[in-house]
Amino acid sequence: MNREESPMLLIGIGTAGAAMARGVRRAFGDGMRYAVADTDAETAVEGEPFTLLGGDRLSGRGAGGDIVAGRLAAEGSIKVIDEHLEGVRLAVIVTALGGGTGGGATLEAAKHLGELGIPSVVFATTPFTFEGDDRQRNSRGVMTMIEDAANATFFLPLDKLIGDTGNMSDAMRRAIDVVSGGVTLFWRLVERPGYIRLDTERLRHMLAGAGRGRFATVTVQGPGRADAAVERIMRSEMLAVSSAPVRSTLCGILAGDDLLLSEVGKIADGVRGAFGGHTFDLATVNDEATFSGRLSVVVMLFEAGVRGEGEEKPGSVMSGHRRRPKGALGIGPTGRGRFKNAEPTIWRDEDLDVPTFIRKNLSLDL
Ligand SMILES: Nc1nc2c(ncn2[C@@H]2O[C@H](COP(=O)(O)OP(=O)(O)OP(=O)(O)O)[C@@H](O)[C@H]2O)c(=O)[nH]1
Ligand SMILES: [Mg+2]
Repeated sequence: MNREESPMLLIGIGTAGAAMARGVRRAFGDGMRYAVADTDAETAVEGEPFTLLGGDRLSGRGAGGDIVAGRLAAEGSIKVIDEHLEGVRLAVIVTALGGGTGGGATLEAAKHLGELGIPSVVFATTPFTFEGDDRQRNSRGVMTMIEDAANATFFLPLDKLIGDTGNMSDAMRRAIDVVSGGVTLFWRLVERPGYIRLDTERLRHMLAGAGRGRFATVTVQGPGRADAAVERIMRSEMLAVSSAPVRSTLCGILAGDDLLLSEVGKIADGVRGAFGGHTFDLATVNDEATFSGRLSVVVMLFEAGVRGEGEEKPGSVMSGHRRRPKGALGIGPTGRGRFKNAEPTIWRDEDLDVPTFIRKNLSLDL
């Protein structure tokens, strides 16, 4: 499949987001359709599809860690990205929260894509603890808003992503490698044919109201690799970042010609048994050239109902607006009336404007 034909577009936003998108592109190889957007002109690389955000406002010097500047910059210029959207049916955004552009511009990009009827999935890292309070605050301040604007979001805490081993000096580089590796596997799952296919349309449907998700990948080889994969998935810190109930699960298995039916069964049963959810989807990719002898598993857990409760209709994804989970009283956490455009009150990663019984997933059984 060549670039123009692919219905999926990868967009790297902000300086670290651009580095992640490049990492995915390098790992995936030809046929990957991608674009990069930043307020910093220095991020541009010769021959790469680059969109400079906030040209007049920021003169190509970056948002300087200011979310509002990043957001305003994108608001005025995000339409420039339309030149990359011909035939795009699903956009995957990779970004790093903590600076001004990753947070601010991602929010505007997801909103813009939604207005165009293009669903978006956001993979966003959140800062290392050692980066300090300002960056943590920057990150927390936009998470709920991005979640509201995009169809599905994965927030990946850098602390958990690479653990606390290794040198601090190369922590960022390793983190980018891990995120890029995970997103590349996700990409292959959709774009490379497998026995149980996950194509863009099926994914669009699945992600329509997916909401906040958890994402992990593992790669194993050797005897007992299926058991090892299940065990590592179950121990994954990335899947333990939240304890909210799982509404739907997607499990992807990528392997070479030696993938056994019994291995597929073991992994599917293991993941289904560990995380449950109303719906469980399985996809496999057979790619001998890339995975010979190895086996990779991608697991996505979603906390909002996809097709389980309240039946999301396939066409509704065209609105680009994901359905928020509803409590028993039918009150959604999105503000209404005079609160419609109010900024959420975030405390310890929780949106306090959302009624407690919804935040805590309690059913009032009325
Ligand atoms: N991999 C990698 N990650 C980085 C690097 N610098 C920062 N990060 C991570 O990315 C987050 C956002 O930083 P940047 O990407 O520099 O910020 P930005 O989105 O470009 O925003 P502004 O620079 O303020 O316009 C940080 O809080 C870090 O967690 C880097 O050099 N490499
Ligand atoms: Mg920057």
